[in-house]
Amino acid sequence: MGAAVLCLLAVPAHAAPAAALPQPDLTGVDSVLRSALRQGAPGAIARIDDHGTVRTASAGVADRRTGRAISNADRFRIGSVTKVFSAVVLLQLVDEKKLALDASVDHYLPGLLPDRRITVRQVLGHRSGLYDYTNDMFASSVSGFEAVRSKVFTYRQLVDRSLRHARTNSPGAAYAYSNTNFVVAGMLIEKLTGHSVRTEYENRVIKPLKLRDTFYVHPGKQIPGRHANGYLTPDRAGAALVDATEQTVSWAQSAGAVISSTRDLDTFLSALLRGRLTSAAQLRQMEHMIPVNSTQAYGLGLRRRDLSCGISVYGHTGAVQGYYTYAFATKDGRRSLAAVANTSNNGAVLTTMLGTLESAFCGKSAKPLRGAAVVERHEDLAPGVVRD
Ligand code: REX
Repeated sequence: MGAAVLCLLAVPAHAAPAAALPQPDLTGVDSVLRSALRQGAPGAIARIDDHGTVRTASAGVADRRTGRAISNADRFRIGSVTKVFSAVVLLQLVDEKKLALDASVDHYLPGLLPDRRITVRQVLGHRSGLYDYTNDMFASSVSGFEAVRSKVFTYRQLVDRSLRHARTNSPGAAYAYSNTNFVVAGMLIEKLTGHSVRTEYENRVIKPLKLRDTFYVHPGKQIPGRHANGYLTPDRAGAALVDATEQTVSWAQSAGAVISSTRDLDTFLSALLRGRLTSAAQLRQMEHMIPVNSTQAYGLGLRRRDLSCGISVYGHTGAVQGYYTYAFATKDGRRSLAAVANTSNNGAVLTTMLGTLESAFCGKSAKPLRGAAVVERHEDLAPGVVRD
């Protein structure tokens, strides 16, 4: 057997370089966006950057009132893709020896958490057991949202809401997705740097990567410049969509309040995975994954999704009122995809948009999404946050 063959066998499929991937299937992406529209999304966009060759697709509207067509130039709320930004800042602080992943959170924020065994690593990997306060907050989607739309919370108030509940597991024992973890991450950033998360996102990520569409405006309520409006789907079938564009997102902050664009998200993930934002050692920590289910795993503020063609991609999903985001890239960072639909609380649209990943990375060999993907969706989100 030749050396080349041995070498190929030694490379697991998920680590395959982007060059070896099937060509992106833009027709497939386009039909996914159109399906999302049929299922209730006013608009949907996707942008693929494959070794610097950019392909975009769009369908529907950015604004239901004016009927303006949505495009990849529109900014939007990225929800939990914010968690990747927060994790990057903290991993840079590890590089700077200001933070240790296996140290207790209590070492940096004395008395904040009742269990001193909870470590920074467990927080960033959703293994702390801290209850997700958004479960209560958004049990009723529209009234829950309207109750917090204009509110400004301190981080401590959000942590207190979590601590009213028992922990979901003992520290490190299980993966349990919780926004509370990334509120704690925000507190760590502010404590260790003496600056707001906004300043740290700007100085460590936004400016170095020249991300012109990326903002953290909390507690401001508006999206600066050209943007897609976001429409929340009410729980009651047939009720009119709620324009949720303007909100403080104070309920999420360092867990979900960043604004960006498909171009900036492609640039960000590609830079991260190519090692431009942290040392190689800290990137490995982020990429060290614990399985969530048969097709997903979670590292430190980073998700992995295993696609139907055997390729794995790294990034995050996001769900804030009015916006569903997918932002993923190959492990070598050479092919990235960012996609958004400007609605939320619509499980069918969320599942359909997963198809943009399949078409972007598996090309025409993508398998149609079946029932399994619907089951996975529930594990992808905090319990009870999406209702069909
Ligand atoms: C909040 C409620 C859901 C959304 C949530 N979002 O936890 C975080 C996030 C910030 O982006 N998570 C994603 C609301 C999925 C991730 O980490 O991958 N749902 C909506 C409800 C349900 O109100 N009753 O869909 O707009």
